[in-house]
Amino acid sequence: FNMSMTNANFPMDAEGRTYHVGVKHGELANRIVTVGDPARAIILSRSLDGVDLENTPAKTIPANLFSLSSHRGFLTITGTYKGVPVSIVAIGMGISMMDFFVRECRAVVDGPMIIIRLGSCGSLSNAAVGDVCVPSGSYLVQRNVNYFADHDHSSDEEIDSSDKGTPYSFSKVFKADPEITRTLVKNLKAQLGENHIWSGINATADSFYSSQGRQDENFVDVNQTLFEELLKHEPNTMTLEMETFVLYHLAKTSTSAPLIRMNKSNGNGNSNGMENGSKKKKSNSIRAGACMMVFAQRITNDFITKEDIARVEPMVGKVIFDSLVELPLDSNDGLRPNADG
Ligand code: R1P
Ligand code: URA
Repeated sequence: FNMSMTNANFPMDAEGRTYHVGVKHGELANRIVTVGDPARAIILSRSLDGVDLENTPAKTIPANLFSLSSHRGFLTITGTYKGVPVSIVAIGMGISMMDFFVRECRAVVDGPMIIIRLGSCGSLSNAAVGDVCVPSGSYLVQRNVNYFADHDHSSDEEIDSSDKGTPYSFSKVFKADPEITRTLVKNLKAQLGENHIWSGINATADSFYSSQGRQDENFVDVNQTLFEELLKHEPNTMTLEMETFVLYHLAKTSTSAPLIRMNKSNGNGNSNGMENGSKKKKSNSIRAGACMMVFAQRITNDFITKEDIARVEPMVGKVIFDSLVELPLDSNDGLRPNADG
């Protein structure tokens, strides 16, 4: 696409496409499923309306759907599910990719949004490989790089931790939208069975390795006791993965839905309707939830088989679409009419 960008603050090209995800107005639905793996996005897209399954080979995006592959590795697929517009966006891995995705998609969609992540994860609880976890909240686990600053690499000596803090730091928990979490748990239990669905808190790590407690003798990681520290920080810690915290955090910090701002504008150039004397509760323009399939059992060291992934992924995908179209775009806070139709 046209790579000439304007506006260094929020770069867009002449067509109004965002810099990294590459989407413009009209290409994304208000209801979005986001995944890491582009192959997962394509598998999910087979559940959308009007797909000719017989004549669509595996790994091929169904011809009746809108799709866009960006120069930075994002894949967007848009169609309808049971008649309701939905999008699937594959973002790759890590907290920056989630930040690009949420901000750039928010910029080109009007009105409230619901975003649900379908990810894979490691399990710190009894959830087994192939089970699905629905975190009602998430915190961020970051490697404290300063801790490692003056380490003498020529010796095996313990790092002197006197004023360097701890090797890993943990944020506060940010919550998922409770209505989305409830809906996902209800629908997942109905489809996959009570015993395979788990509730708890997720930890989003800034590495697959060090800050998820994986042992790697090629690096000084000081993470042997990380699992105990996670459970001490948050006893309900159930999963480890790499994006969900950013989704919950940005949903929580999203400003009031654009339509609210317009409706409540006082005509004095103050377009933030929440600062014009309204005593009503602020509502975020993005509501978020997540569920993740356990790929790695970190206590027993099991890893999921290809066959199990192929069985679970499309099933959970369908449950998410059913949940997405069941959820009202607006949380029922009475702030304004539903922007759906
Ligand atoms: C690591 O293997 C990746 O898997 C998990 C992690 O969050 C990380 O992105 O999620 P996805 O399967 O959605 O990518
Ligand atoms: N994704 C992660 O981030 N960690 C795991 O252990 C498995 C999937």
